[in-house]
Amino acid sequence: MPIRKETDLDYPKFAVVGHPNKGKSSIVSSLALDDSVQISDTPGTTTVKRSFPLTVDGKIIYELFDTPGFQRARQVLAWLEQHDVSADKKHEVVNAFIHTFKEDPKFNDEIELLEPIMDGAGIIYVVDASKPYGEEYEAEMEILRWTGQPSMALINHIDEDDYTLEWKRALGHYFKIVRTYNPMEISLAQHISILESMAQLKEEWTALVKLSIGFFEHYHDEMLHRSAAVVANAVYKALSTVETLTFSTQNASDNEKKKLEERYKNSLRSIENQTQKRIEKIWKHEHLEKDKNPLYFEDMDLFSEESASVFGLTRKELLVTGVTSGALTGAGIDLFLAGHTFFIGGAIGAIAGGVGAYFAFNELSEIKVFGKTLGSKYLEIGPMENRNFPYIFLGRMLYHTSKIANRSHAKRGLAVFEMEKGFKERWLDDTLRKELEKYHKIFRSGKALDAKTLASYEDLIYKVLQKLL
Ligand SMILES: Nc1nc2c(ncn2[C@@H]2O[C@H](COP(=O)(O)OP(=O)(O)O)[C@@H](O)[C@H]2O)c(=O)[nH]1
Ligand SMILES: [Mg+2]
Repeated sequence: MPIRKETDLDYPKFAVVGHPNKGKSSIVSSLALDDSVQISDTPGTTTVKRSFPLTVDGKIIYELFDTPGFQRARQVLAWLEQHDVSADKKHEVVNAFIHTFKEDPKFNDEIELLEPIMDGAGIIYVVDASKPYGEEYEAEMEILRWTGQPSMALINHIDEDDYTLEWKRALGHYFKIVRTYNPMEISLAQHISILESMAQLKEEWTALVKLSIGFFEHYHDEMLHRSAAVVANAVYKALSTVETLTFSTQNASDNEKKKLEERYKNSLRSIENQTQKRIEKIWKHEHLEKDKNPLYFEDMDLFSEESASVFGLTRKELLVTGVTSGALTGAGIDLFLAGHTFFIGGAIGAIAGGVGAYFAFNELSEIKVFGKTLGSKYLEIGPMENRNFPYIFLGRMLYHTSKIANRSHAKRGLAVFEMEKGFKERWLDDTLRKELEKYHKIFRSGKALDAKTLASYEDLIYKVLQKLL
C-alpha cells in the first residue's frame, strides 16, 4: 500500500459544481462510493454544500463536495466585473463577494458552491449534453474562471438527445480538460481514468492525486480479496453443512424426511443470503434496496431448475470435469437418473429452448437414519452430494458479486439484476472446472478443513473475480 507521509500536505479536494439538475450529486455519489448523497429530480434539492470523503481505514483518499447549483450566476458575475482588477487579483474579488453577501439569502447557493473552491478545492464543472448549450452557462463558467482554481468539465448525458459537439466547443474555451462521464455506469478503469485527469489539472497536485490513485487501486484490490474470502467460505460452508432431525416413532415418516430436506435447503438459502449481505457491505452497498425476495435473480430460487440451467453444468460438462467418475451412490446416482428422467419425463420446454441443464434437485444428499437401537433416533442430511450444486451456488455468488462491484452508487431504487446469457462462459472453462472440482471434493467429504486448502481456494476465486470485473 502506498504511504502518505505525515509531512505530506493534504489529500485532494474537488468541488462538483454546475447548473441545477445536471447530475452533480450523481457524480459525487459515484466517485465517493457513497449512496447517501441526495439525488433528486427536483432542481434546487441541495441548498448547502456537503462533504463526501472517500475514507479507507480511517484515512481520507480524497474529498468531494456536493454543492447547490448556480441560481443567480449573471448577477454574481455582474458584481465581480464591477471590480476591474488584474488576473492575479481576481480570486480576491471572489473572496470579497463571499464576505459581502455571506448573510444574504439571495446568493446562498453561489456562496455555498464558491466556498470550498476558495478553500482550495479543484473544480469539476458538470453539464448535461442531452440539453442544448446556451449562453446562460457562460456566466457560470466565467465566475469559476474568476476563482483561479484548476478546473475540468465533465459531460453527462441524462437523456437521449445529444449536443456533445456544441458543448465540447464551448467548454474548450474555459476548461483545460473536458471529458464525458456517465455516473450511472462506472468501472474501475473509468474511475481511475477520471482521477488521472484530476492529477493533470495542476502541477503541484499531480503527485498528491497519483498517490490517491495508488490508494484507490489498493483499496479496490482489497475489496476483491475480501469478496473472494467471503465467497470461498460460503462454498465451503454450503457443501459441508449437515442438518439433523430427531424422531420418536418407530420409523421416520416421509413427512419427517421432507421436513429435514426443507430445513437443509433453508440453511443453504440462508448461507447465500448472508453472503450477499457481506458482499454488499464490502462494496459499500449495504443500504441496497432489494426485492422482498432476497434471492433476486428474477425470483430464481437456489434450487429451481431455472437456476440450474443458467448456472449449473451441463451433462457434458459434468462428464468432462470428471465429477461423475468413481463409484457413485445415493444422490450421486440421482445425478444420472435425473438426467434421464428429465428427458423421458419430457421437460420439452427446457430442451426445445436449448437449455443445457439436464438435472434438477431431486436429491441433494442422501438422508441417513441414525440411532435405530437407541432411545433417540435422528435423521441426517449432508454434506452435499449433488455434484452440480457447487457450480450453481458459486456461479450465483460470482454473478451477484460482479453486479454489486460494478454498481454505481448513483443508482437508486430497486436493485434488479437481469440475467445475462452466457455468464457461465465468462468465468468457467474446462481447466478451471477441474481445478475447482478438487476443492469441492474436499469440501463435501465432511472432513475438517485446513486453512491452507481454503486459502488456495480463495486465491482461485480471487483470480476469477479479477477476470470478471
Ligand atoms: N439516466 C440518467 N439519469 C441521470 C444521470 N445523471 C443524473 N441523472 C438523474 O437526473 C436527476 C438529477 O440528478 P442529480 O445528480 O440530483 O443532479 P444535481 O441537481 O445536479 O445534483 C436525478 O433524477 C438523477 O437520477 C445519468 O447519467 N443518466
Ligand atoms: Mg444535487
